[in-house]
Amino acid sequence: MARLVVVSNRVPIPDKSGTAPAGGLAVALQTALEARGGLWLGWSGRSCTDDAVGPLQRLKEGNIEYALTDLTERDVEEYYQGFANRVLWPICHYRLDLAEYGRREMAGYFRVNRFFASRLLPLIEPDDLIWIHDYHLIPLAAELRRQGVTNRIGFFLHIPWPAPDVFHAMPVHEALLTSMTAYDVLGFQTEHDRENFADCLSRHGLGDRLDAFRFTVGERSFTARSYPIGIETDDFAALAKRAAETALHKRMLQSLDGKQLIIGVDRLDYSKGITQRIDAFESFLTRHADSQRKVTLLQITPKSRSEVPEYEAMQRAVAEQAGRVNGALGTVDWVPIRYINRSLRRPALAGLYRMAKLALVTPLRDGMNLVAKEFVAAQNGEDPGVLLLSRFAGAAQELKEAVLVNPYDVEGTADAIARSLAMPVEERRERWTAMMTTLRTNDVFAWCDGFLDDLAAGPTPQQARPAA
Ligand code: ADQ
Repeated sequence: MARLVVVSNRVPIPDKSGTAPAGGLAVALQTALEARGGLWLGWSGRSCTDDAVGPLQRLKEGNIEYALTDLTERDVEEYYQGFANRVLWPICHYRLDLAEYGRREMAGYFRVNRFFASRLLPLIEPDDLIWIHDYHLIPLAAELRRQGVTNRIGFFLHIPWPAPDVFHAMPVHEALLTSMTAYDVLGFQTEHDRENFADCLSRHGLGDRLDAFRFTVGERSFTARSYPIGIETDDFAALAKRAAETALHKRMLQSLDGKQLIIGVDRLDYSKGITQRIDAFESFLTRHADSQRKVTLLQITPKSRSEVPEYEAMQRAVAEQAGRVNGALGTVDWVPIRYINRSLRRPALAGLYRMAKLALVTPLRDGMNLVAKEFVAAQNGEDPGVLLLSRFAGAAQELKEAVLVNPYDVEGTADAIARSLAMPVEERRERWTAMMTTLRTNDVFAWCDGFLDDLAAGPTPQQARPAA
């Protein structure tokens, strides 16, 4: 079996305390690479004051060899905080209003991709399969091709690929689209994303379509398919079951004092619909006053990307909103919303999911959303909680038995909360059983194997050719 080389912006080296990183990318890939072994290259998270970036830091943990590179402060500002997180992220999540395009950041993005290519180049062996991840690194294959790499190279996009009108609003969209054609296999979370991508290609007259999945550009060919990412379903279910015995679990149950637990777990991000969710919860409490004092919403939201201004503003907005609802509706012995800004360890999280009667997973737009999947896997099948899920999460394409909502419809979501809490146990079991079957079939191992089978299946190294 060919060695696997993974490249992603950040590389989650597990720390001694076992604290799980807050990104789904990290959680999924760690599981996959452990099983196969290989090399994982990415940014160390450190930035230098000048352009004197040192050699790669190399280390080995279990089956995975890590290679980490520092970036300069200017790199981080332009490539990461700038183009990746203030242009690509908002545009792929349909937030053109938040995109702050600048030529300096755009140039920095392409420069850092070139730099990643130069760091990777000496580590690549002829038969390696190279798997590049996410929106930070779209032009990486084109850079590697320019530097003569002929290996099979795949790309998986963890976030949505937007509709052509949205994508085309980005000034540099044509160069990005062209650089996508330097890959051999392109993976998207959903069929919808794949179709959006194919529509972008055809609007540009880029590539000929051979069939539903295969395209040619010049003498190169590539495939574009959807590979919905999953979780380690059985392991997570077992973890949740064990967690029910822990002291934390018991303390939490005691503190609920008979109230029903509703749970929300998200990185603090405007795409996650947290403010709309709190509005819907408030509307539910106001319109169903008999539920007051009987439920508690636990919103677990670690801060992320605080150096990007939109995120800092959002941190304040959510904290104020939770405080306002608690002030208006809370009583001396009941707090409607428990809002915490920290990342929990996976066993604790699994136990809390299992305790909850209802999960609110209401992103305005999300590539997949693994919290939805983890919540389902954590349930006790005899008396499962209900998943309330946004139609705009990739997960809604698979988990059709969830209670699906439009998160922009605050009152509709409030009604769905009421319906979910009153759902009879037979219906909850039926929905849960169907969703678990899906999650067991499409788990993270199936996702990884499906992508890598396609990547390995093509012709052996293509002729190196500039992508455009
Ligand atoms: P994210 O936007 O980070 O990932 P998500 O899929 O929900 O979103 O992944 C979150 C992961 O982080 C989950 O495994 C979750 O358990 C963990 N997590 C979240 N909050 C946590 C907390 N408070 N404590 C501990 N762990 C926490 C991106 C895309 C998604 C896509 C994933 C994977 O935006 O759409 O599903 O990549 O492809």
